[in-house]
Amino acid sequence: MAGDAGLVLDSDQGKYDAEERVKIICLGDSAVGKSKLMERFLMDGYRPQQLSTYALTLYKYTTTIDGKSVLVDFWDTAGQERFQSMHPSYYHKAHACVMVFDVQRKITYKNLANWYKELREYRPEIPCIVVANKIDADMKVTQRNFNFAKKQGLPLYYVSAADGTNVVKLFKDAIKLAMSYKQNSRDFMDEVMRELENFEMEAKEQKSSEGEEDPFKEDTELV
Ligand SMILES: Nc1nc2c(ncn2[C@@H]2O[C@H](COP(=O)(O)OP(=O)(O)O)[C@@H](O)[C@H]2O)c(=O)[nH]1
Ligand SMILES: [Mg+2]
Repeated sequence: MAGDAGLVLDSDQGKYDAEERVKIICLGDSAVGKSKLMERFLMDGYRPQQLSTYALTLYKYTTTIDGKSVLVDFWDTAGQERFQSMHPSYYHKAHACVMVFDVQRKITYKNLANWYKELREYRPEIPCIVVANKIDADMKVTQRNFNFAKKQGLPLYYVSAADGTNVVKLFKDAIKLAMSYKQNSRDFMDEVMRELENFEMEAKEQKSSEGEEDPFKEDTELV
């Protein structure tokens, strides 16, 4: 997989000239394995940026999707989830969400409803993946039905940060969903409409200034 993906170990993003940039957030109770999952995906040599003021950890990751370079900002909580709520800035402009529970602790599954409610208050439409983590502890759980995901119409992934099962697939799919949301969302359409309006205005300006030239030409012809 060399050359396909790489970690950005520097905070100077200007250097990386990514054609696209997406933000993916991670939600779920304390100790469900959010950080371990990201570390497992990013593996060797990752260097998270601890932004203690904001109680979050930011991981940067670059990859290529459909021939385009993509810079992914993975946002991980750093303790604030203990209060069962995240600061609004955590959700701000996120393009996808990875929502994790621990298959060994029922309360973390029950709390998904709260996390999901808060997510939807801030980001009503972004793609969200439900993640059943720690399946290595009891493989039988993969046969169990976790109805929350089905009820909400969300995809459910059975993963293990400890042995790596499905971790790469989970994050690669999350990146693809984030990209597709960014390209198709109404926010994005707004940008396109603005661009079109500007383009039309420029075209009109050009036309009217062309119009102004004609009388002058006639004048010169008259001389
Ligand atoms: N058995 C098992 N333990 C895990 C797994 N993922 C995380 N853990 C353990 O769960 C604890 C909490 O993990 P952490 O990533 O810090 O959780 P976070 O608070 O959600 O970020 C740690 O002791 C991890 O070693 C897993 O897939 N399997
Ligand atoms: Mg953590």
